[in-house]
Amino acid sequence: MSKNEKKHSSEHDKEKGLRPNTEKGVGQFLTTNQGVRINDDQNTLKAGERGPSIMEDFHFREKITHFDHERIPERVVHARGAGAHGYFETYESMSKYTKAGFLKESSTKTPVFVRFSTVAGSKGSTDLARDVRGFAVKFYTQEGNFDLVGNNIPVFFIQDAVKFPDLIHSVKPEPHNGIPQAASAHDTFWDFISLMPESMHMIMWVMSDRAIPRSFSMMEGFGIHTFRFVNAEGKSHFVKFHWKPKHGVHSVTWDEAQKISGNDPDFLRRDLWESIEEGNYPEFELGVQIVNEEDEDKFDFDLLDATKLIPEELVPVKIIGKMVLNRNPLNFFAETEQVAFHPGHLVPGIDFSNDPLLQGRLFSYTDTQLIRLGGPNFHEIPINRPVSPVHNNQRDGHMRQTINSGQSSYHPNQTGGGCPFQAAMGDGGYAHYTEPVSGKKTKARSQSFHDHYSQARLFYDSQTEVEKKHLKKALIFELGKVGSKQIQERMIAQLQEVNVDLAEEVAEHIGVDTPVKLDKELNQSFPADGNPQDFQSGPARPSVKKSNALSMEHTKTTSIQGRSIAVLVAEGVNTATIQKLLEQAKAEGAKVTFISQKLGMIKTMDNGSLTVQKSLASSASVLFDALYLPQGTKSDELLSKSSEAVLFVEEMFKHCKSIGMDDEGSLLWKATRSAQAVHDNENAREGIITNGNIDQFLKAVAKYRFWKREGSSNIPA
Ligand code: HDE
Repeated sequence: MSKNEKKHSSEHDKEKGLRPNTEKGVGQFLTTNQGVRINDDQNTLKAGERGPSIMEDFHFREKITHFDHERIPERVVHARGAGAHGYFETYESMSKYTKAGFLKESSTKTPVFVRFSTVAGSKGSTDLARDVRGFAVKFYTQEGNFDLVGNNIPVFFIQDAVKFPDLIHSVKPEPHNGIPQAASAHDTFWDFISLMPESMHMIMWVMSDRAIPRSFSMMEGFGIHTFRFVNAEGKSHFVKFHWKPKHGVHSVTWDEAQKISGNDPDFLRRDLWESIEEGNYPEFELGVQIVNEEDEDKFDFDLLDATKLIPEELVPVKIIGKMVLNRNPLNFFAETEQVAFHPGHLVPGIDFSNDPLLQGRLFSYTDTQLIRLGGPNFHEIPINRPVSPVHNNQRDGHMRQTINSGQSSYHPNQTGGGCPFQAAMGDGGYAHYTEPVSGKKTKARSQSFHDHYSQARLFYDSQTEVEKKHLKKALIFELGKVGSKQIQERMIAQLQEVNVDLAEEVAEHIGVDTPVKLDKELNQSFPADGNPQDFQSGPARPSVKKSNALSMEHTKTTSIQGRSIAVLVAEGVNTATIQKLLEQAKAEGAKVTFISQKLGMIKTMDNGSLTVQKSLASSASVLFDALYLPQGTKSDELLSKSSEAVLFVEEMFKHCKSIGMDDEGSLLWKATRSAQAVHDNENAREGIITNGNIDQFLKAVAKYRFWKREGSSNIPA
């Protein structure tokens, strides 16, 4: 095999590695765990047909015992998630910056496993909670596993890991009554946040629509912390990691999110699964922002502060490869649940910075797996095994799988011929970057971490008017659910530091008078004993005041890949345009679903037949990205009399999605308040294609939302 072939074959190495652990019962006898065939799996062994059960029924005891022990603790955070297999492909050699083997040559393919997640909710909570999304990638490289354990937001709530349990306790259900599930809209969360000025930048992101993504494949990902690249000469550069989705960055609205949570709490999980099954593979490009070591102090923020990002205007994102997710797991528990990520799983050429949040994480992840996966051998679970060989002197422990042969289990040794031996640097041994460090031990925070508002302002100022409006509404929703006036006032005081108009508008809606002056008693609740301004290290002079990259509106694509188009049909429908819609949508990677009052087959106008895939009763407009209304006198009349069909159209309109139709004279369309709104207001017409032109309709689908329509109607949906 040539060197090149070896490199490419590695894409499948992980799949091959998982195969020996894969079981399939097709065509096989049912057996006990001891391999004994079972002839009756319907009845326990009893003393007489109506008599008591008998203990010696080993089959029953084994089955029930295993069932009794089926559950493991859910992740303390990021409990709800969905996973997928795929590969990463390097575009060009990065060896100038890093000696990492998987980034050394263009076209190198590395198998990956990705897990997307929400943070606060339990394993069974809704996908569409307003929350950060986890974006964890395990690269099975030829030099060992590299985990990039990131989020879909580039900054974090806190600067120091010691505050993490407090943050999480505040957002999780309140301890006295266990309410609310998967929601930050409650007193304890906002109490903590109002006392934590460093959270304010992250709060802007979490209150933006980024926290309610349309799809896992339509959100960005970020490594957040500053890491290091180290090259073969030992030279280091700082690096920030970015994932950019090929399907564009899109979100749902809060009204949709709440309705989706009822209609299909598995919305994002299902979307990921179905996209992969249908061959519409989610794809992300990996980008890096690289900073020379000598430039560490040239920014108006500290590179080690995880509440700050590097504006792309200062350091552009260089795209270095792509990740394609092309295979669903075979078993949710074995793979998605048992996968164990760790920001400390690094390969030679990648190293840490001194970010105190990152440093704290390095302790937490192994520690949590010990309780979650039950012992120190979780690295032997198939999904966690590297594709490179493992040889060391670690031994034994619960559920040990490896049968380590030989007399020696220590190093140095003579009994094992000195093996396994240490790698010389030239042989790929991991060497920590030799950063010179000196300092007094101190529980203190650097002054360079003290500006908590400049980047919160940068984010807010970089949003479009619509995005600002949504962010305001999110705060009004969240703070409106807070019962304590003091907490609400403290939050308004924090918002005043970011943007006075924002603070005033939110305050007005939650019944707080502005400006809020914090009284002495409240001030004392702040850490460091002062009001929020005291956390500024001096007047902040941000070098970037607006950044397009921070606004989702500026990241739109022209692709319809991954979108879902609903078509409302009924008996007698005219399929003339539908055929073209079906073909074109399929070719461009979008899905078309026929919806009607009843499931089953319907007769079309030309006496053909069409299969209805969803009924109006079992579906909802919020589960789709766009709507098409084909003509047909009979079908149109039938649908126009259905209140469910009318609501479907009105909601689509209300949520500013594209609506196409064969003819504006459609009775169904005329029966909606949307038609009236379009009649009254030309702005509301945007994204409504009334001439049956499928090309125009699909262009509108790609554009996705037509925000000028927002608020243009009195539709309460
Ligand atoms: Fe995590 N985090 N985290 N985190 N985190 C976990 O590890 C922790 C942080 C992230 O799909 C836990 O295996 C601490 C930042 C993701 O399996 C735990 C701190 C970022 C996932 C843990 C942070 C993340 C986790 C729980 C503050 C983005 C899900 C289960 C210092 C860069 C991974 C587990 C998956 C999971 C600790 C902060 C991302 C308890 C102490 C910042 C994506 O170890």
